[in-house]
Amino acid sequence: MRVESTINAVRQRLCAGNIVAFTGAGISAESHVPTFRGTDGLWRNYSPESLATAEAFLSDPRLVWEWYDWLRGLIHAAEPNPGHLALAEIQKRSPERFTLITQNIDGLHQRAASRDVVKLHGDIWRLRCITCGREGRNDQVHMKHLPPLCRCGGTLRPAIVWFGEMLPEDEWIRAVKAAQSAKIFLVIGTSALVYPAAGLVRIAHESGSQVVIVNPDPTPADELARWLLRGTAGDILPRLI
Ligand code: BV8
Repeated sequence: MRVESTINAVRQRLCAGNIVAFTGAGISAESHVPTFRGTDGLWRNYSPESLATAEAFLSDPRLVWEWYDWLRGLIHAAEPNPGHLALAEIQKRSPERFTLITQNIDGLHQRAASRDVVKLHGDIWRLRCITCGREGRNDQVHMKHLPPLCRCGGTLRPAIVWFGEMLPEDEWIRAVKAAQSAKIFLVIGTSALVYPAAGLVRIAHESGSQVVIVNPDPTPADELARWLLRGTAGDILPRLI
């Protein structure tokens, strides 16, 4: 099917039934927030396991914070792109039957006015104390002291999910329930490599959802797709409205 006719077929199916959008780093690529595994990927110089793990943080909190302080600066300078804005518009038109699930920690969906976002991997703008557990928002760009300290004296970490860490249970439950009741499951800008998040595509597919993949490149989830839209989020998503 040509992209245009596929877009028309998907747009028609957005008119009724529950819609779920499941996003990854690719939707922020056009906001100049690099993806993880692309050619310009964040992790081309670092292996994720060497940075995005609790062990890495505990062994060298300053190094890991230098990385995330740099990333926060880059994200702070970024703006939501037409892909983020299109999802916010779809939600605005059908709030009662739309759920946005994201793996992204950049907060760009929220800045695009998406509401009630299911954040599977946390939020880079929230910090949590590894001693007293207190968590709160912190927008400082850049941090004055690395690593930042809690008023209890403990070290603050980004409130994000690292490799080997559990996803927030309430967010995961919301995501699974949405995937199980979705009529249309839009998979946007994710390499579908990281679990358990990537498992949501199969859950949706096996619950009878029609899976739509929006990605310029192939992914392991392609075999589950009813429709493949080979293109970028910033180009394709506005055309679904
Ligand atoms: C868990 C937060 C278990 C940090 C992230 C060995 C040891 C330990 C764990 C494991 C292991 N083997 C497997 C595992 C499980 C592991 C996992 O899945 N690993 C993978 C790599 C094999 N998962 C975990 O560890 C998870 N926890 O399993 O806990 C457990 C069980 C019981 C008790 C305790 C623990 C936790 C996973 C979360 C890890 N945190 N990030 C940070 O962000 O810094 S993962 C990281 O990758 C991101 O958060 C992101 O969410 C995730 C997926 O990446 P994508 O978003 O898909 O981005 P990517 O760059 O890969 O792809 C971009 C796509 O966009 C591409 O397809 C590209 O073509 C496309 N694209 C590009 N431009 C555009 C575009 N699309 C549209 N438009 C464009 N313009």
